[in-house]
Amino acid sequence: MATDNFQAHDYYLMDELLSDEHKLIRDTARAWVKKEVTPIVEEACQTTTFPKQWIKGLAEIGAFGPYIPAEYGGPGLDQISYGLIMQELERGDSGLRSTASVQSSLVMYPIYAYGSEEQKKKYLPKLAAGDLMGCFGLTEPDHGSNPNGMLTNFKDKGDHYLLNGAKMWISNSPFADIAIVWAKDESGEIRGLIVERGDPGFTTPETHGKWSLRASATGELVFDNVKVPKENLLPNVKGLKGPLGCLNSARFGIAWGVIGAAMDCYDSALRYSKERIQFGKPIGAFQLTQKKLAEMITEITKAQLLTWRLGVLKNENRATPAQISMAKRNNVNMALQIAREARQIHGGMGITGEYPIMRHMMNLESVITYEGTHDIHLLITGMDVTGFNAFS
Ligand code: TGC
Ligand code: FAD
Repeated sequence: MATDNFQAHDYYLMDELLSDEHKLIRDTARAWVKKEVTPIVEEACQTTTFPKQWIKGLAEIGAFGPYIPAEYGGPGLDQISYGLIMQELERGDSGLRSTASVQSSLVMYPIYAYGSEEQKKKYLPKLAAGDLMGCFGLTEPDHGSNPNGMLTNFKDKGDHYLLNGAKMWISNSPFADIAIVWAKDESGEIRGLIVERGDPGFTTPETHGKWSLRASATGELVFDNVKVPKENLLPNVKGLKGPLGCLNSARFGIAWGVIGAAMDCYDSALRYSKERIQFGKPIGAFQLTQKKLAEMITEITKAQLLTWRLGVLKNENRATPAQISMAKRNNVNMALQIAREARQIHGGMGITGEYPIMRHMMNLESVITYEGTHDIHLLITGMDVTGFNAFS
């Protein structure tokens, strides 16, 4: 069982920018990760298992829909609190953060933002409590970066909709109770549907053989003439802006989350560099190691400042999708580079499960692809600053 010696690093005294409530929320999440996640996460990844016992703990620390108001069972926190929780979870493992991101931003958020009052009352309290788990189906086998081309569709059959198609790469699909599914109606308009496990014709085969996010279950969603009750259509959004609106929230959480993974890698590398002796002195005394560590803490600090400011803007409802893309892209890349450098500092030990580095590094290879790839976010920034659309 791994010991967790993690110590957070706050080079620019960022804590002074946080309220007492923020710090309490963050420290609660941090303590829970130390107690419940670190001791078993390595084995969970080695055996490709999502530990279901984490679900109740996540609900208790407010990680499911942190910003969903209390009237719908959520904790009613602000956006910075959401970010801090994601940071602490991803310090534990990106797969753990994925589970919370999906439940919060991709399942609870669309029901909250686009759902009917009945849908909100029926689903949100159970999702906040972890009594119901959800997943989000946008990506298809032939439509990843370009979800607008999706083929999944439904037809109006009078008293129900008939849904056909398939989604792939869906986090939590193998065990989710409900799926938020994005599909085209007969006029070609993208709409959101709530599909429940057990509906005849709906299956969720698991995806095996991943070298990344091994503690997170990934699968498909297959719809073969699935009858969806009419009351399960999300009434208040039409078009691609529906799913993309959810992604704004999830990408924001990822921008914070990956700072946690980066901090864990840096912290481990810093400690190792002081303990590991080569050529008669600690490797941290060599300039080349110091360059790596100095650059890591610089990049972490810049990412912390970026996300804090983004959190302030998001609290004021002023964060633009392009600003969120910039933070997601920058911070995931930052974390991945730090994981790679930290791996080098650990030498051969860096490839073992005795340290969290390789696990973070492999996880981040997914994080840099999902929720919009590194290059897609670059093109979003490019379009924002030039006004020219390079997608089409
Ligand atoms: P485009 O013509 O630009 O836009 C269509 C409509 O959407 C609006 N819009 C947005 N609305 C809200 N938020 C955003 N971020 C938005 N971006 C665009 C836009 O204003 C327009 O509205 P309207 O009213 O005019 O109809 O669309 P496009 O087809 O050119 O695509 C743009 C592009 C490439 C940026 C978009 O498709 C994209 O972001 N692609 C990446 C796909 C992606 O991120 N997939 C993620 C799948 S979910 C996932 O990965 C979960 S991982 C979960 C985990 O485990 O954590
Ligand atoms: P593609 O779109 O085929 O891209 C392949 C390459 O081409 C990329 O490098 C991309 O940047 C590049 N490319 C594409 N278009 C352009 C362009 N116009 N210009 C330049 N380069 C371009 N999806 C969900 O809906 N729900 C989930 O819960 C979910 N969870 C996931 C979990 C995991 C572990 C993974 C790996 C993925 C998950 N996804 C999920 C899917 C994810 O969002 C997609 O993988 C991602 O959007 C990229 O799509 P793709 O894999 O089809 O790659």
